[in-house]
Amino acid sequence: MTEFVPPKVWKWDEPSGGRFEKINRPTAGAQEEKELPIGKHPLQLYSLGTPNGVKVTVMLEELLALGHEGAEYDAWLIKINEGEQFGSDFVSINPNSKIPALLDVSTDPHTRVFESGAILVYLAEKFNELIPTDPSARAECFSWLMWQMGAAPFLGGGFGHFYVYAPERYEYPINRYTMEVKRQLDVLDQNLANRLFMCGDEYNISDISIYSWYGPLVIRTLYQAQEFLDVESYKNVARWAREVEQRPAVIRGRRVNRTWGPEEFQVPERHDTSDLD
Ligand SMILES: N[C@@H](CCC(=O)N[C@@H](CS)C(=O)NCC(=O)O)C(=O)O
Repeated sequence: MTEFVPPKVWKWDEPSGGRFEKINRPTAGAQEEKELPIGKHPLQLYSLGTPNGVKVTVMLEELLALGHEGAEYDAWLIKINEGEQFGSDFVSINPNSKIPALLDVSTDPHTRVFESGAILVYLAEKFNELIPTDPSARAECFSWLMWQMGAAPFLGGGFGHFYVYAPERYEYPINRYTMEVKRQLDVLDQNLANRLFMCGDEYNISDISIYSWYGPLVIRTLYQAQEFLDVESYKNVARWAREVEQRPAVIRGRRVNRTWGPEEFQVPERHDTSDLD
């Protein structure tokens, strides 16, 4: 194998290969004028049913299950494989061009929120639910929430990318990111050894954010890596993920903005409670 020698100045002159070569580019900002629809509900979600998207739909379903009518939402589909995250209206909600993006049209002026962790905090604070009020308990909740926001790029952008999406399987990055993902799973497993949920006895937004990535990795088929990662050895994570996954709001939220898998689990757009009944 010939060693890659980086040029003096990197230039974007050829596709990198891999699943996302057509949408990845080294610049930010809108690539075309494109309006987004606005529905009848207070909250407008522009998203897709990936782990980052599922965090928000689970949270919204939890809030609705708790009786908050103000959490009614329209969930619009953003097809990231077709570059819809680079349309002008989407970029005005999320300058980072990634799902999920939320627009709260019940405030004047409207409130835009991007980054799934920020959306969870916004909704938790708006409805005063699923977030502890005591400062120490809140600090523990934020610590795990921020842990997830920092850790997931190693799981998705690192491990998932090189194990599944890269044009070839390269030994070095797979080893590097597998080591890190197994370390993360051990962090979770040790924390959950004597806690029911991430922060103790109560389920909160940190469970929602961590479940959305590590649940499918350990008890489902995310990246088809169950055997490779020996996920069965993380017994506490599996027990907790099963506990979270049986919640009615999680069952509902996982189906929203989903466009793959068994047809009965796909609800590409959600504009009414009955869309999920
Ligand atoms: N840190 C962001 C990450 C969001 C993210 O990576 N979204 C992916 C889908 S899971 C996306 O929109 N990718 C499209 C792209 O990279 O162009 C968050 O948590 O909201």
